[in-house]
Parts: sequence; structure tokens; C-alpha cells
Amino acid sequence: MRLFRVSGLFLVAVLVTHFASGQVVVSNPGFDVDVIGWNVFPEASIVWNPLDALGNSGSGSGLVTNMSTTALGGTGVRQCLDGITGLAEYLVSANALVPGGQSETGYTYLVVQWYDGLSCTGTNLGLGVSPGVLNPTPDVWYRDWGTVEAPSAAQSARLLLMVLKHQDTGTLEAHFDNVEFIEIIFVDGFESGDTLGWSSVNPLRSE
Ligand SMILES: [Ca+2]
Repeated sequence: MRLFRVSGLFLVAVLVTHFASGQVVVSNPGFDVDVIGWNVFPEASIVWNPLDALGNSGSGSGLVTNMSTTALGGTGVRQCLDGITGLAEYLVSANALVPGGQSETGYTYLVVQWYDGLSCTGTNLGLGVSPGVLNPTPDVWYRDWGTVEAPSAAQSARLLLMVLKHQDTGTLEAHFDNVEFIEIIFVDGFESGDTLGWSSVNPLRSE
């Protein structure tokens, strides 16, 4: 399983580069003890819950409730992120779970709103949206994710964890955990003519 190890090393290199740059930091991404840092939209609430996406007894998740009175209404929680680099590509992702036994139905998705000022001020430059996971299996953790490119003038981004409810009645709850907003740094696109960063391992051949 050499490929897996090589991939792991590549991932570490990307993360080290990311954290070394210190650009975008999500506050309270893993909901260890509370939901501080996450602010609610209208018709939504959030509470801390001990259910953790990785089964970690020392952590939990944010349980978001959609109370929308509009059919197909999306609402949820948000956090503003500074340190955005214009034209940079970002991976946005979060674990999500819709508890079973609920009378209403729906799903989760992520939204990024770009701003040309710091701390989500100035002009709203538009949205990036993850496709979400339609008709998710109840009580199973899944991963919402998407890639978004920051507009050239963007300096900050508002990250939204959203719950969509199909019905205009009742409520729908969903857990979120392990939120990530990571700049994608392509280590070597062969521009240098140097292939040292690449392995020629055959993934179909085991060691
Ligand atoms: Ca957690």
C-alpha cells in the first residue's frame, strides 16, 4: 500500500504549508465543548451535542435546527473568515449527519459568501455553494464539500453551514463537525521541469 503512504506525505506537506502561511483559520471547527464562534441565521438555532463525527468522546458536534416556514427554505449558522487570498482555490468541507426519526426531510450544504473588505464588510462579491448530499441516509455521517475560487478582490469570506428543509412546517435537525476551509496549494504542476515531487508507484500493484 505504498501509494497510500505517499499520498499521506503529500497531504502533510499541503497542511504544513497551509498552517505555516497562517491564512484562514476556522474558529471552533470541531465543536469540542461548545458552539462558540458560530452565529445563527433567522429561523435557525444551534446547540452543542456530544455526538462526534469521529466517535471521539472528548468532542462533539454542532446540532443545527431549521425552523423555516418556507418550503425548501435553507438556514443555519455562519462564521466570518479573514485572510482570504484573491484568486486562490479553497477546499470547503464539513461532516454532517441528519438524525433519523424526524417528521420533516431535507439535507445539508455549505455556502461561501465573498467580501472585498475585512471581517465580511464592504461589497458582497457573490457566492460559492457546495452541492450537498441529496437524500442522505439518516444517522450516517457524510461529507459535504466543494471547491471555490476567491474573487480577485476578496479579503474575507462568510462560511455558512446550512440545513434545507423540504416542508414549510415543523423543524429539521442536522449535526455538523470537522469544518475545513483550506487553501489548495498544488505543490508541483511540472512547471519547474523537476519531477522529484512525484512518485511512479503503480496503485494496482501491492507491495
Ligand atoms: Ca467534533
